[in-house]
Amino acid sequence: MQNIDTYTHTRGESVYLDDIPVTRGTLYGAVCPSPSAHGIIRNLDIAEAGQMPGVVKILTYRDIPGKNQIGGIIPDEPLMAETKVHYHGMPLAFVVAETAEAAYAAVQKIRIDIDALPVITDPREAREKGELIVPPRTFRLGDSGKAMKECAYVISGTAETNGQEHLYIETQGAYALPVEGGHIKIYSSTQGPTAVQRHAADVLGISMSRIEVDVTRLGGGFGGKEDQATSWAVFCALAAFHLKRPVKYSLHRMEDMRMTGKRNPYSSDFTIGLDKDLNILAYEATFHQNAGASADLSPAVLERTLFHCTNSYYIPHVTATAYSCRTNLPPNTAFRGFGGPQGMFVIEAAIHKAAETIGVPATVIQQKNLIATGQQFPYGQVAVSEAAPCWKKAVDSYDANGMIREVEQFNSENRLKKKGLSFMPICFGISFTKTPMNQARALVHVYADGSVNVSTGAVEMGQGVNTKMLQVASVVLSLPVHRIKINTTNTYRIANTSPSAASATADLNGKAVEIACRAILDRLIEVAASVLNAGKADIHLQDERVYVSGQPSPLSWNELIQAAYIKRVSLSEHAHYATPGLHFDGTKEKGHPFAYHVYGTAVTTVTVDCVRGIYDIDSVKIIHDVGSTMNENIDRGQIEGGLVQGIGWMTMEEIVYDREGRLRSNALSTYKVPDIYSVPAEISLQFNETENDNLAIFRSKAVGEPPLMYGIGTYFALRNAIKAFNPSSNIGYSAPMTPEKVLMGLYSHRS
Ligand code: LUZ
Ligand code: MOS
Repeated sequence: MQNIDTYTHTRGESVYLDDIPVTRGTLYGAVCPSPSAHGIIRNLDIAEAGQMPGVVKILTYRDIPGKNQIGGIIPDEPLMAETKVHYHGMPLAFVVAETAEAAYAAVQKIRIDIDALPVITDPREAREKGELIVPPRTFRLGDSGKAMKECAYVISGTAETNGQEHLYIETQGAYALPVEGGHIKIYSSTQGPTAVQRHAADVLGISMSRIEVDVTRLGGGFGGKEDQATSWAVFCALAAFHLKRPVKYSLHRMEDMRMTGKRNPYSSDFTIGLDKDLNILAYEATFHQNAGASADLSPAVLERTLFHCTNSYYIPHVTATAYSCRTNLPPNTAFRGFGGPQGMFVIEAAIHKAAETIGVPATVIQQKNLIATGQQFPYGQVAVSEAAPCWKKAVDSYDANGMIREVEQFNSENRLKKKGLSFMPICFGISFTKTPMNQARALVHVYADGSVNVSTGAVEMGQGVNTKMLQVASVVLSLPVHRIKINTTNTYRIANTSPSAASATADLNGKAVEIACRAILDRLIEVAASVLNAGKADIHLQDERVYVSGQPSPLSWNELIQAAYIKRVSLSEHAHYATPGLHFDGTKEKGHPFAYHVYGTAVTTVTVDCVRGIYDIDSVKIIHDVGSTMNENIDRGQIEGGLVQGIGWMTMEEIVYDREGRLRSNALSTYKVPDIYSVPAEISLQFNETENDNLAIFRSKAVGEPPLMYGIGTYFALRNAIKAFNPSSNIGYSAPMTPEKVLMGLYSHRS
């Protein structure tokens, strides 16, 4: 089944926030951003700006009737600065004007006087100065200190990963309309409609029940709109509330890049211990997360780093500690993988460094230590593992040993070009790590003409979740897809939604749709049994017809719906789903936080031009653990897209802040993401298909985030190519591996 959005996407008819026809009288907003990263506000003079043509009002924190607070996990983030600024781009005021141009022009006329304070951009410096967002957390299994002493090999090092700009094609934005009685309707490009609703209510000082948030679809989110879509929506709501006119704000790309947070950079230390047979006995890691200026989602991201600090390996003795460090950068936030990739990069660096030190291929250590079913993760959950089967399938299906020989042969025959190969196994836990968030609801109506309308809390952001929701309803009700409509995501229809995030959206909302449809189906079967004078157990629905004991009856779907209506049987259902079996004890850091894990293996080969430092990614060959896919097209799209986004993070996407905390890579001329010329020449993808009972919707495992981590393999393939050219290169473990870094690595030497 194809993605139901492809038709309107292709014709340019899909409606994004900026495509919503504006209502007469609509005003346009623009944020006045802080021009410095840290300081005390001495004066904010809006008088001249207020006199500019077209300006209707300039809002500051003084215009907030409720709370000046939008912190998601910790209340540490004002909507607008009051006395202090703590990052460059922090909103100081919101200008509302008759046109967007007038609003931006007025922003330029606001006079800002700030006494500068010292700026911290480095997480280790923040930790030294005691600037922590939350107390550090430690995950422990066994006794790593004792085990380290028994190891034949103990290797230590550091690893760095940089941030990543989400670069959703649709920038952030919102459109708020006043509704009679002081209510507000907000269209928002958000992954979290309920977060927008809750914070708008808090800031306006009214109840959530008066705020309707509606989301048709997003032009990409990648985590950047899980928490950070809120402020723009709340600005518009606040202005609409005061002015009783619709207010829209759709950010320019450079505003979006400058004012929003990104993937959290990490600076980490590791020590890995192996016995003489290359079993990893012990692992210790310390993570310094660059959280930026406020908590945002960073404490949850931090937690997922710890959950994924051993990737797909079993290590009996682990001590991993993570610090969330406050710096003067825009608050960093969720980004596909949510701290998992950052943790996984460090264990891969540790294994590669150990392999180099010991003098064996990293693949030997990786394969030997893959987690098996029955073994424990450091947080106590017992694995149901596909790690070894995926690895073995990668070796067999792609003749990986032949690939390794080819790379060796190529390297022995070429002096100025070198190839590198790596294996990247992945393991990603599916569920929100905050157990209470693993719930969802669906509302299904069957109309009198037999057509069906489905509402859920899932937000369509290009990932194809609406298509999957449609499939669930279609399969359970045995109806063709054209009879079913997936509705917009709306807080008046579905309440208390978790954000569409954590790869869990299709599972959580899909299960709710399944429950709702089954409840309606049960009632319909009862009606059919009474109409046809048959036993309930003998009835089933197929091809819009009622079947009795496997034979078509005269009763069609439409007639059945009519009969149910006449009998006053409910044709609607609101269903609730909560993932069973989840628990986690934060005091012990143990439990069963994930519904299941997704595994896979990628084999990557690259060719490095050892004169210029530029490189090609020859191939990435993947075995991915899909369970049994409910939509192969969508899942392939997610896997290929995730891989390429991961490769971008690991290779070319380089975020640069200067020492004053100003974003230098603030446009697409200075921030490079993979395009068609830089994707792998070949992406091969095969599924590791299993029929195991699991909590995935229709046993089709979550596919949103896990494939991003295949991109880490490209980093290590490049590193291996550099080492093939220059075995004494002193290149460390610091991503991204830009061509500049490759060039330096090719010609650097360990002292
Ligand atoms: N968001 C969140 C996430 O709030 N909790 C999570 O565990 C998570 N995981 C991945 C992506 N977003
Ligand atoms: Mo996400 S990082 O699942 O919003």
